[in-house]
Amino acid sequence: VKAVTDKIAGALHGDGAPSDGPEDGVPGKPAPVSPQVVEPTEPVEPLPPKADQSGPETVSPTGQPTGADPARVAQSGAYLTTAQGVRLPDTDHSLKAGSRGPVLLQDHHLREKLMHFDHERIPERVVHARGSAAHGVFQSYGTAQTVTKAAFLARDTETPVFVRFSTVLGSRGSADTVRDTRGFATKFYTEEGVFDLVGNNIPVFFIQDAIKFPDIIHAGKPHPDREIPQAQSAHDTFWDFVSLHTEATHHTLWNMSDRGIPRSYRMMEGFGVHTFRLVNAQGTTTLVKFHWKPKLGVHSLVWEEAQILAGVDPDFHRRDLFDAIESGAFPQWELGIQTFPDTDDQMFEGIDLLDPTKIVPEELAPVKPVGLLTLNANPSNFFAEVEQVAFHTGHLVPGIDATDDPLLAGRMFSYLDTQLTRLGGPNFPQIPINRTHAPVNDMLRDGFHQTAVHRGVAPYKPNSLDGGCPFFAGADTGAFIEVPVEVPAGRKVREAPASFADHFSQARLFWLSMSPVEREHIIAAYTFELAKCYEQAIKERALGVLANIDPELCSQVAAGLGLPAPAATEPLADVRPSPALSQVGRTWPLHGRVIGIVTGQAMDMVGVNGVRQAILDAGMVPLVVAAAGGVLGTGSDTVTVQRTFATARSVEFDALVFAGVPGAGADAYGARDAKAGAPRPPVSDPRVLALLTEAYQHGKALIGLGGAEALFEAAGISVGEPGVVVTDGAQGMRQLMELLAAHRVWERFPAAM
Ligand code: HDE
Repeated sequence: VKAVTDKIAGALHGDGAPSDGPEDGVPGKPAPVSPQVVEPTEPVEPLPPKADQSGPETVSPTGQPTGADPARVAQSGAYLTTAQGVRLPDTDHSLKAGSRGPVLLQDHHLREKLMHFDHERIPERVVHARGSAAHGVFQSYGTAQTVTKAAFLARDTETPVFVRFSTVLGSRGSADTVRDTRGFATKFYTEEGVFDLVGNNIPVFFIQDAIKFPDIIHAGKPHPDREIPQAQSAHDTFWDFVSLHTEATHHTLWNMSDRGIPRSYRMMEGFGVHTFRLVNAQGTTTLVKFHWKPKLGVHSLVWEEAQILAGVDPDFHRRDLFDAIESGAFPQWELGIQTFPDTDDQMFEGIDLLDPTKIVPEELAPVKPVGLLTLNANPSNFFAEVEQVAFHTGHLVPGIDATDDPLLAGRMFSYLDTQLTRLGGPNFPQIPINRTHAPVNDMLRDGFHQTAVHRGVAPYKPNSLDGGCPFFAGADTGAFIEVPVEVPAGRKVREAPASFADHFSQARLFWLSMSPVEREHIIAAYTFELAKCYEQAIKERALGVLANIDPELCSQVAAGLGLPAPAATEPLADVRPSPALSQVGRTWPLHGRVIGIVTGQAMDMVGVNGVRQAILDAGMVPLVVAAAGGVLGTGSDTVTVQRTFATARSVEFDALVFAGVPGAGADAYGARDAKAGAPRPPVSDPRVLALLTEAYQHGKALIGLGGAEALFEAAGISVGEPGVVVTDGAQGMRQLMELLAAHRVWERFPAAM
């Protein structure tokens, strides 16, 4: 381990080894200001107070007014007051007639405090209730100018944004790592008004027509009688619906793939799903699909990790996003567009662009980058910002318009309507997080929670009393003018176009685009979910759907369920795979990856500090794990333990480094560290072996330093097999980074690549 120190010493920077532990994040630590990693910290609980506790920002990072009234900030003055601003001497005792006597009705502070508390909760979102969000900026490259006049895309400009990620099915308190679609909703506060891109991490949807939305959601939510299972699709009603309603096949397959269990919000793609219509300054229109491409690549958990995390750390994704931003490892996505000619039939290469169950493979229409999103600030108040943000597909700006996708049409109604119940009335655009940064001069008046004091006497048009004000804008003064597209004439009918009847070809395309290991995960996911169903008929019907995707998929799942594999009822589509859909086979940056350093009292803390620093220098997060908490080492060479064998589980880490003592046995990490002077345990602490074997099973890189062989041997893991390395420090760090860039040691999964 000494060698580690020497080789890595050169990489040390600043004023020596950084401090560990909770002290790192206490007030006084300067807020990160640039996307460059200052120093990823370990999570700090309780969190330090925010610099600004005084309410919504009154100006945006780009200096524009946010609409928040500086005179009405949430908190001011040093004294506790009532809501009326009357200072209070006490908030712990009700006003009583004698210390043992009855409480008096005249105690306004008591009544106000309880009344307000009784009404603190608002209805959670009917879908996407569980989520996390962050502030950021969108830097346009200006390259979309040829296709859109939307200023925030067409010009090389920076726009403030607020992004909320979510699961779909679970309640507000449900676990983050469940198998589900993830929401990826972005509010752009542009100079021309708010534009919301309310997308998902899966590019297709379960249904083609909004009228089916209540059906799919009722089927996915917990059973109405016993209200279980929470945040799960692995139950009868979900599989009943998707097996009967085969247009859900493509989306369901994505859910059963690794996309349904992302490693982090920072490592997910986002999709606008629908086709939108862009219009440029000359009035030329282009059809478009929006894509968010994460700079860190697309990575997933494995199912067992996701399940363990749901118990060990149900806030895993929320914590990951918050900690990354707090430590200065700002997540980034590139916004890209696939563009298609705006033809009368709105088809591209035989794909119906109005069908939200279809993608256009990137190999047919490349995703062209148009700007960069950086999330650089956490919310100051979860309720005020994350809970009250209201996204809406109808929040469009000049240059971006809707199409006749029937799923999108229903959303145009639903997202306004839902806020009436959720946010309590029609004035939710006045809530600070929802306020546009553009000047507002509407004629909407009154209603619950009206906070604006409108002037003038004529909130109607035409008027002469307010001088005809407000005036109409025209095309040259930035008006949103709907694109005057031709509408296909026809009879009024309740039916879908014939092209919408193809439910299997793109599911097959997705399946054929997966690597063997990804296919294996899909088979395991279907087998798990269907095995959780009670009704035999549902399992059999679901297998029938799989037969129309691929016989191998169907027979493997059938074998897992102990049922015969049915034959396909439709000819298998002849499709070309899209390699861009696979997550395996490329390498990615490592920012914000979490590395556990397992160590013990007998080890060289100079070496451990060197490893820790090398991990920090690579923009990753080192967490020191040992038998007991406290400080290891002596003198100036000490390390603070951040996780103990009792609190650490391998699923928290992307890779593990085992610091070692040359010549020592597997028990060098063991429980004897916990009790000084206690006899050495005969074998290594089983919790260390569990860390090692679980991480091995999940395909994680395992690096042993200076004599960790004995531990690997005790766990039955052979040094030298893929991703299992015992070496010196600098070499170990290099190998760690190479292995992590590929996300997992894929060779370790049973399916050959
Ligand atoms: Fe949503 N959806 N949705 N949805 N959706 C909501 O709006 C709805 C759909 C999506 O972080 C609700 O404010 C209908 C597709 C996200 O606050 C609600 C239909 C896509 C979020 C609603 C769809 C989405 C929502 C619930 C079928 C991906 C979370 C609370 C026509 C492109 C936004 C709310 C946030 C939220 C309705 C289908 C994404 C009820 C009727 C397709 C990311 O209005």
